[in-house]
Amino acid sequence: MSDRTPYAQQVLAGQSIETPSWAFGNSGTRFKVFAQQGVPRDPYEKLADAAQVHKYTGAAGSVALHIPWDRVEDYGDLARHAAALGVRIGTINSNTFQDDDYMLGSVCHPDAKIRRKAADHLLECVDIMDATGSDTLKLWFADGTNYPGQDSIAGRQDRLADVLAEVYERLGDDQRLLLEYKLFEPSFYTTDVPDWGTAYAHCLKLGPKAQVVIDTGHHAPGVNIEFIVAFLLREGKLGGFDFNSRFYADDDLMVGAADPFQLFRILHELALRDALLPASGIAYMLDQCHNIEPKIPGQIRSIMNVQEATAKALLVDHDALAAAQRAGDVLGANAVLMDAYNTDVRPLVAEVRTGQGLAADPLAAYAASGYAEEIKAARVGGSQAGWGA
Ligand code: PSV
Ligand code: MN
Repeated sequence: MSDRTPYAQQVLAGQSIETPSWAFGNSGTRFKVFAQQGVPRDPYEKLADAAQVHKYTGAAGSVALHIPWDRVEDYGDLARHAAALGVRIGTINSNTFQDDDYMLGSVCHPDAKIRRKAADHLLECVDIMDATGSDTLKLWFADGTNYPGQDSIAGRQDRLADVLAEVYERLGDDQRLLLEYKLFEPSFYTTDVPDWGTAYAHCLKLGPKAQVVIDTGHHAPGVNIEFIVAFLLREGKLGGFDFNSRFYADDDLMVGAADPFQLFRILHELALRDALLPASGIAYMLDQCHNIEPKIPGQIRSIMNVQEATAKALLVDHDALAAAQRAGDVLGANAVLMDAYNTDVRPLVAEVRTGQGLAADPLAAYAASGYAEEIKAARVGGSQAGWGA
C-alpha cells in the first residue's frame, strides 16, 4: 500500500456524487424508449430509488431535479420526503427544450414572447430552489440553428446574455448558476452555448455566482477534457460536472464505461488542487440515462466507477510527479501517473465502505435487499416517469 492510502481513504469517505432524478425513469433514444418494470411514477418514487443508491454507496446523498419532469404541488414537502429518506435535493435543472414554443430556441429565440416564457421558467426554477433549499441552478440550452442564415449568430448571443443577466440578478446570496455547454444536438449548424469558452465568457461577465459545468459527453471526439478542467479550476470558474461516458456523441452511458482512463485524468487534475470534496464547491453529478440496463444498479455502478477513478487519482504521488516534472523526466513523470492508474483500488474502496458500516460490494448488497422485486410488485398502474422523447 502506498503511503497516500490513508489520505485517499479519507477523501473517498467524504466524497459526494449527485444522482439525477431522470436516471430512474424510463429513457431511450429517438428510436425507442424501453419501459422497465418497477420504474417510478412520480418524483417521490424517484427520490426513494435515489435513496437506495445512497444507502449502498454512502456517496450519493443529493439528487438533482429536472423541471418540469419533477414538478410537484409542494416542493417543501418533496424536500422533507427526501430528508426522511436520508437524501437532499441538489441542483435544479431547467428544461427549455421540450415545448413546441421552443422549436427555434428558448432564451435566444427571435420572438421576445418566447424568450420571456423561457426566462420565466428559469425564474420559476429559482423559486423551486428557494422552496427545496437547493443552492444550484443548472442551465442547459438546446438553442441553436440548423441552417446558415437562419438567424443572427451574434444577435442570439445578445439575447442569451440578457436572459442570463436577469436570472443572475434573481439568485440569492447563497445561490449560484451553472452554465452547461454542448457541442451540438438538437441543433446541427450553430449551438448558442457550444463550448466551454462560450460558457466561460458569459459566466465571467455575469459574476462570481456563475460558473461552468462540464458534461463529459458534450465535446467533439478527442477533446482534452482535463485541460478544460485545469483551466477552469485555475480561474475559479469550474462549477461542476455532469459525468457520463460516450463512444460517439452525447451517449449518456455510465461514467467510466467508455474511457476509465479519461475519467482518471480528469480526477487527477482535481486531486492536484484538492478539489474532490464538497467543500471545494464543485458539484459532482451524474447525468446518465440507463436505456437498457436496470436503473438503480446502473447508478450504483456509476458511483463505484467514479470512486475507483478517484482512488487512483488520489494515489498519484504528487511529490514524485513534481520532482520528475522539474527534472524534465518525461518518462518518469508519466510513470508516476501510470503506476497510480494501474493500481487495483477495489480493495481500498471496499475498505472505505466497510469503515462506514456499508457492505463492501454495494451491487451485491442491493441485489440481496429485495428492493428491485418490491418495486416491481408495488408499482403497478399509473404512468411511469420518463423524459418524454
Ligand atoms: C443535455 O444533453 C443534458 O446533458 C443537460 O444536462 C440536460 O439537462 C440533460 O442532458 C437531460 O438529460
Ligand atoms: Mn448534462
